[in-house]
Amino acid sequence: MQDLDQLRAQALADVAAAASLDQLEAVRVAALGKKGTITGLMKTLGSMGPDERKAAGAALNAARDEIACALDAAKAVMESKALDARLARERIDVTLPGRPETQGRIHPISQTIEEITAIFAQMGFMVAEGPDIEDDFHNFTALNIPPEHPARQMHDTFYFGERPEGGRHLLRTHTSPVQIRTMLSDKPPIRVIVPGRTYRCDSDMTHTPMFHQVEGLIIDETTHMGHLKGCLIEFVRAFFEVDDVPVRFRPSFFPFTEPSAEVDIGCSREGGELKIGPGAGWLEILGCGMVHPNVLRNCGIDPDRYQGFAFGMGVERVAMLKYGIPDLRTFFDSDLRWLKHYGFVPLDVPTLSGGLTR
Ligand code: 2NM
Repeated sequence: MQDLDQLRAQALADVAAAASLDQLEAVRVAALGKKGTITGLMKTLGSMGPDERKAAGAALNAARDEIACALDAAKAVMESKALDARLARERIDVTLPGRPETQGRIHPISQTIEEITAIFAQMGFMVAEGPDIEDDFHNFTALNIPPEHPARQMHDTFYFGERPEGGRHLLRTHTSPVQIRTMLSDKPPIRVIVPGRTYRCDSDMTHTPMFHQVEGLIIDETTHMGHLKGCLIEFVRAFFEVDDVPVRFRPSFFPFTEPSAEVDIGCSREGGELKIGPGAGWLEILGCGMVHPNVLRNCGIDPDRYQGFAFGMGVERVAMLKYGIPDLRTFFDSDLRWLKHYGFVPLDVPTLSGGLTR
């Protein structure tokens, strides 16, 4: 078959000459497609005698396979070259320095909440959160706060209007209702740390109507006042990053704890500058105590079997002390120059191993 040799040679030459995947496809169609040259010869097999057909058929199949092989090989080379070119074009130098430092800053309140919760999380506390809008039961009654208690007065608490079905909602005055919700829904042992916003009708140099608290709660069968003291002393050391900071527990009163205490830390004042550590002064930073049996009972927990401690602190207050922020109200001014000065660079996440702040 003189014809076949020629067509085969032509097709292979066309494959070699093709400069693109499109041209290669055109060569394939011209030789092996439905109306291709090789396919055309295949169609002539039917009119041949048996011996002739056998020989011609074998030759045609060999030629078709050879051309198909050449097409595949040429295609693979072209695709690989195209990929190399694309990789070269899209090359990224990952060793280049990063972009200039971001302008945004983490607010000192967010940073401080992260630091406090990181310390207690390390001790095995779980973070719990709850609604800002609460009811009398969770915010007062369950906490053993009597009906006539001054904290319940209109001028201390933000109340919503009376509900048709009776009772009224309010903006929580502390995060303690979250501990109540936890004790109602979970079985002891309980170990939670609760950060969040709180609200009181109060606005002057040292009070803002919205502020932040972090409170903690442990309930089990064995936790006692010694654990409370050890836990909070350890917290104070970790938070203020001072190993020899004096800590003092002063007897106090809260309706929801018995006994109750306030925690002071030592400080010194040199030339008007306040420094946390050994010194002549004391600063109050925490309230705490053993959870009152009535509170446990109100949450369906048997006070003859279970006991534990709770504590609470104001985030703004400890942030001011740690970071030397002199005026409470500047926290809520949304002043970008203030935030640039007192804020924290994102991704500078507080960790205990890395030191909380650097
Ligand atoms: C404080 C001081 C002392 C407190 C008590 C409870 C609860 F729900 F367990 F009864 N939560 N938080 C508590 C105790 C809070 O803040 C100054």
